[in-house]
Amino acid sequence: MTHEPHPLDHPADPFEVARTAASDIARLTGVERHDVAVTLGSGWGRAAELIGETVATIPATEVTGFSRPALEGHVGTLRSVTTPDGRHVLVIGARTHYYEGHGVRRVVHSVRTAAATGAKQMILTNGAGGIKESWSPGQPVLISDQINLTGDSPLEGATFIDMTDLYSARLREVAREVDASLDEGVYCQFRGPQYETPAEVQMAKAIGGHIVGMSTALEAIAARQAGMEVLGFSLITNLAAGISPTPLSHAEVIEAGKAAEARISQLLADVIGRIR
Ligand code: 8IG
Repeated sequence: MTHEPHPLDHPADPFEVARTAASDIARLTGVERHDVAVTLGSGWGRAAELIGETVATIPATEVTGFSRPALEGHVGTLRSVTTPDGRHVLVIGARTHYYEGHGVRRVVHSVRTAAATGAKQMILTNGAGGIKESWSPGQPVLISDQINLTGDSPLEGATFIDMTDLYSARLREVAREVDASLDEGVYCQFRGPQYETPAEVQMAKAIGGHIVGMSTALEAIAARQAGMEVLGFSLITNLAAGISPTPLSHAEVIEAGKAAEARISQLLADVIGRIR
């Protein structure tokens, strides 16, 4: 096992690494710039085909910064998809989670790379636990705001970034034009990888949270720093621990995800189709 330094290890400039990754994507896809980027979280994987015509699919391992030089397993793919009206969408099927322990630079590299490809809007999707009792497994919801409980940040040094309207009200409006029934909630990012205890879920509820997850908050901060408009969707795959009277059934979670797949894929494609 070799331990070559990762391109994102200190003291590298993470934005420089993202620019290199963006030029890798331009070279490998033949698409010079992208307009919109979307990260597909658990349950959202089949949306890509509905967005438009896939121009190129590349393994994330071919793009600078997405994995160690010494291969560390499957990291997913990046796709360039062209919408019917000719916009270029970067579909990111490779997510590094904070709980993997490689540091927050690696977590937000895909978002910084998306910005470096030219994307003006960043759509972040995930599978998550729901706290609102009116929600059921298989329901997609909009993220209205977030609480970052990781204790970490992608911002380095005295980088003060405004987080008002982090999840763009304008883009949430576009999503509601597609599906007026979409509810929304505050996303709480826990470090994970363990799920919350019922007491932790009650804490999240008490401080104003409605969704519990392990991915999106750090990415959203980096997207805002990069100047992108952010839209977030959670697929509620389970009620958070202690919210449902019955314990979590993995089979039910999987079933809810499968049942929701067609609907949420179409939802995402329609929203991307309307974004300007
Ligand atoms: I799927 O209940 C999924 N991801 N933190 N809590 C957290 N992450 C999740 C959950 C959950 N369900």
